[in-house]
Amino acid sequence: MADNTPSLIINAPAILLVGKTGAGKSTLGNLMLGTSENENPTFLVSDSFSSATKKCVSATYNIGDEIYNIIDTPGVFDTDDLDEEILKEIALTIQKCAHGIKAILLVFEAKRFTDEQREMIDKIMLLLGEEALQYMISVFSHCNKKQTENPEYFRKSCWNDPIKAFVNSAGGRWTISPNPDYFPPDNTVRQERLQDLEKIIKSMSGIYTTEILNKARKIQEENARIARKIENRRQREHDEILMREGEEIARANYEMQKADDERIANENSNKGFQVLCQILGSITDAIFGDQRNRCFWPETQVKLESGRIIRMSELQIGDRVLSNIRNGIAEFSDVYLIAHIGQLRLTTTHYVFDENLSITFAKNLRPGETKILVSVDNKLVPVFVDDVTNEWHDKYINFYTRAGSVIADGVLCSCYDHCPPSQTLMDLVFLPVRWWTRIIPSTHREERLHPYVQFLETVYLSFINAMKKSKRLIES
Ligand SMILES: Nc1nc2c(ncn2[C@@H]2O[C@H](COP(=O)(O)OP(=O)(O)OP(=O)(O)O)[C@@H](O)[C@H]2O)c(=O)[nH]1
Ligand SMILES: [Mg+2]
Repeated sequence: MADNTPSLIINAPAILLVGKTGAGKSTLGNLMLGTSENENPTFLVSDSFSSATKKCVSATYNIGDEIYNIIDTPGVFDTDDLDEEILKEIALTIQKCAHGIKAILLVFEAKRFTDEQREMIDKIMLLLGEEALQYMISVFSHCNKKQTENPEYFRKSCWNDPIKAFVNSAGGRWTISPNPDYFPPDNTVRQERLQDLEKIIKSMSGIYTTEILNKARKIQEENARIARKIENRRQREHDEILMREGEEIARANYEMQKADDERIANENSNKGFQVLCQILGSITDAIFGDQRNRCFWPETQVKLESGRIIRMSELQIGDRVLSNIRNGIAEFSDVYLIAHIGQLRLTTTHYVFDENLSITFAKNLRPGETKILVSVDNKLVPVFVDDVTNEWHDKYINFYTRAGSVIADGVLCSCYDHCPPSQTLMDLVFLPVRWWTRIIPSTHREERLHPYVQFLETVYLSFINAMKKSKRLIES
């Protein structure tokens, strides 16, 4: 074994190997470095059930002229006690990477996506933060010969929905770690798979930094603080009841309260509340505004297929944004039209989807009565509206995806508004411009409303006015 105390090359970004213990992180590291077969592997590989890698170990890795620090980390366990130390060790090592992390290789065994694997991913995501998905590559180890030789076959016939959903959420970047027992160093399949990985790493932009790690840690600490506060309150109530009414009632009360708190905490950690606050801030704010408001607040966040989360103001024609989640599978759709974008208008009325998948005006949402669909762990979950607030903004953007919907700040919204409340009808009404933009992509990105949308609006408003007039005539 070489002396592998982490001696990081100071001005090189890192590539981090993470995953469950025994997943094959060290094996993959050795394969990338070409040291898997020799007498002196860079990273220790062990057949025993106990974890082989106890501390983070690093080595220098080149892709062409680019130099990286490849860092092998200890495996994440099922037992929480051991994990705490390991996660601390990984966090400390990341802090030492002055030039950040170019790619996080999440190694997992190609087998049924078990709760254990889900848990391991949750732990890593909690440590690194959700933004880490933008820098992540899913690497499958323990693939058989056929799967390794034909990755497309592996993807099509072996992935179940949770795996598809996870890989999608991590920007759709994935590859296979070839098993060195089947594929010796000069084997072309082995070289191809390793080249696939290199290509993905090279194609990635941006860097995972310690700021992102610290942000994730703050969120974690805040969650822990809230959990502690809730536990203390529960314990206090338990003690008070114990003094008043005796052991049995106190215990029953404690358990009931705990179950309730856990349910609420779950909903919270699934971002229900934050998302609601943000989304209601951004889409329900034009109740008393200009009747022509029809837009999103440009600061509203959407997720791209690459995993990057951006503000709507950064959207470009052709961007593929998260538009829906069905059966746990994230769906992405092209932005084909930016109807208008600008300043100095009051903000919007907008449609959101309710739990029955019908579109409803944001202004008609009723706290405690209406449920909207919030994206949580690649699922759309119906969540009661907690609060509705009015806000005034001086910026707006209105755009359309081919799917007609978008997940904005985690809530499933329609791209249409100020129109008849039927998603299907509006999809049909927009059909001509959808076809047209396939032939000639739209370049419209201005304050003036797009001519086609302007035309629709004029027709719709004339129709509404005519209806109002005839109603008045009938009444008089
Ligand atoms: N069949 C098969 N075995 C593999 C593969 N990758 C690793 N192994 C074996 O799995 C065992 C553990 O591999 P390691 O590379 O040490 O796993 P690790 O993730 O670094 O494990 P820890 O350091 O303990 O967290 C060893 O016996 C490897 O030979 C693979 O792709 N296929
Ligand atoms: Mg290891």
